[in-house]
Amino acid sequence: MITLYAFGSAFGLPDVSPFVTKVETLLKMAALEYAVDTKGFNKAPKGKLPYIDDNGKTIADSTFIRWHLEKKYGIDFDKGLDDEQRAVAWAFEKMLEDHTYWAVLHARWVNDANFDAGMGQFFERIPLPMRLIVPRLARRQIKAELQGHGMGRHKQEEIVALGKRSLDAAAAFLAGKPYMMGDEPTGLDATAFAFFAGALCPLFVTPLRDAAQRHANLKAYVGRMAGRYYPDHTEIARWAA
Ligand SMILES: N[C@@H](CCC(=O)N[C@@H](CS)C(=O)NCC(=O)O)C(=O)O
Repeated sequence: MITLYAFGSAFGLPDVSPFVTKVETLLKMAALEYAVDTKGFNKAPKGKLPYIDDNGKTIADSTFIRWHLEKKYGIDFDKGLDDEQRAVAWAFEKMLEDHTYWAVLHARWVNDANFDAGMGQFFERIPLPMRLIVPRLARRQIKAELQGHGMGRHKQEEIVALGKRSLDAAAAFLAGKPYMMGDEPTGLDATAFAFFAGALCPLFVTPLRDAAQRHANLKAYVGRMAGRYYPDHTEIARWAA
């Protein structure tokens, strides 16, 4: 049995973390049975979610989890792609995970109104007295990570310009295709779905979301992926229309 350690669903998204959503989507694509546990953050081997426990073996980080699933269960999430397409898929995946992510994170955590409406509310789930301490500590930690990565050192409008450039590139590449690499979903779609859904999330009022919304194909794509893998998330699944 596989246990996926997650934060939990919120903001109309499958999980607050796009990396958790990526892994859950991969599990769904592979039709593997799994359970979700939202109580594992304190034991996260790398201090981050997601990680999984697969019959006693712990694997942390969404990419290592993907590689583990591919190896152990004989899956190739990029089946049908040639080497050049695999290279492009990897480049887009890492652009979203290691670049766009930080622009979205900045909008959610640094902007006061977005923090109060989003993560501030999410932390209400934590029992007292931790609820009084965790939000402030977590926010400080995320701001430090933004500085460490470098994205957080830019001005707000520079961060938006960088994030927008990545979303524009992804939208141009998706163009009119049903999925990022063609007619069928591949590994990149798990990441693209998670990150586009996060960028488009209506709860967060940001120029980056406005930029994402200008691409009708991104929104329709998120709806298509949600309809296929998260039909219970009716709000985002409706975006396919
Ligand atoms: N490279 C990791 C990134 C995971 C990640 O950044 N997780 C974030 C949530 S989106 C996290 O757990 N952050 C907690 C923290 O930094 O304290 C992966 O691919 O799984």
